[in-house]
Amino acid sequence: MESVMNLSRFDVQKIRDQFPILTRSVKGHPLVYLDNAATSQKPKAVIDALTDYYTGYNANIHRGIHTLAEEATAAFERTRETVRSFIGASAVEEIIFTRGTTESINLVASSWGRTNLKAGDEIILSSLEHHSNIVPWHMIAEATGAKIKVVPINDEGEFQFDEFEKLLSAKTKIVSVVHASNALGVINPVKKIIDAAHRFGAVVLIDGAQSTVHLDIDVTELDCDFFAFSGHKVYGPTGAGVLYGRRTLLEAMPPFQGGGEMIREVTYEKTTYNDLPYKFEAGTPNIADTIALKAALDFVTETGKAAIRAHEDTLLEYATTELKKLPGLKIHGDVEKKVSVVSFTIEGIHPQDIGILLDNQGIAVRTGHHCAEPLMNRLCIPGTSRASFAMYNTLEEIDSLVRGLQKVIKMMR
Ligand code: 7TS
Repeated sequence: MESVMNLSRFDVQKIRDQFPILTRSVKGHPLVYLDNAATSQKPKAVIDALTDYYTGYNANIHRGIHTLAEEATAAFERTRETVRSFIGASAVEEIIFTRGTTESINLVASSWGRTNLKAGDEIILSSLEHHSNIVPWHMIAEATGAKIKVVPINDEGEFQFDEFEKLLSAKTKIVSVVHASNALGVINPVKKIIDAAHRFGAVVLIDGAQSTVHLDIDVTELDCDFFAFSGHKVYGPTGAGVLYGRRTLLEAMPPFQGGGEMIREVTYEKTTYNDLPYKFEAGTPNIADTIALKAALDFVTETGKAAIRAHEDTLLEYATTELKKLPGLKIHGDVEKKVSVVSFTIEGIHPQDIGILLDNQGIAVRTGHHCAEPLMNRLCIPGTSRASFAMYNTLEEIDSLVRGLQKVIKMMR
């Protein structure tokens, strides 16, 4: 792969050349892929890493002494080190591989929650949460008698810090909040949230599903206790996700699942558990996708997060300005601190119709409640249409979106 590291400026065509899927057409039109918050496309380096593993050294890891098993184990563990460095963790023992953000949050709710929550304890969430940072807490609240408290937002989707401070008390045991909202793009003030929660002795989980691809993440500087993200939203494969956990907490937590790999010794009378991080990785993991996740993170690092962010900010600003010119269009979450997501409604047109009519023009956006039903209820809307931008999107693609929406408005009015 030609390195994009030395580009003097952000060369979006050079980036696009690394993503084979972007040359396909949809319904007779060039693909305009604006559904990156759901999953991003994959660069050649990631696809090659998958092929290389299956054609060159497919083997189960950790248990084998033969060459293929050693090569696969080494590659798998190299990803752990890359993830550690990518999110600023201090030790590889604090990096647990999961299927994705959903499984990472379920792991914490189940393992940490079951041992640390009791009746009367409180779990604080924000009004911006994805269902995967709500439902696991409902499940653990039901099992333990703990209660869920929700931090309100204003009409633009901004976290109300004053209200959060009022909810904090000695009863608060965990604060679990999203870093950047998938439905609106709004960024939560996570550093302030973490510091305030820690003053009350609560632990903090950050749902980084949408932030990891856009923002610099440093879990040590943030001082969060848990951080979850999905590889497939950071140009990596599906089924490969991460849970970062503070070592002292992880050491005190019971395993999430039982099986091979997570044990030290098993008799029919009892099991003793393996060390971190393996205690939380029962069974054969997703070896190929985890190995390929390294290629995705390296690709982002070589391209440069700051350069990607600057490009995405340009796209966001241009899209916001141009979309606002359309009659009856309202952007939800039109705030300063946000990632490159534009969520909108158009008066008198159902979001689903917008999605279908744009798809007929080769433009992929997401429509609906974005797995954030409580947020949609708070905003008094059934759903939105959401265009979300990645490093390979262009200003011309935003022009296509605007032209596409002009056609939709003409057809539906
Ligand atoms: N948290 C947030 C903030 C998310 O955006 C998502 C997925 C998840 C958790 C769950 O991640 P998973 O990889 O485990 O599924 N968000 C979206 C979305 O916005 N459209 O499709 C999936």
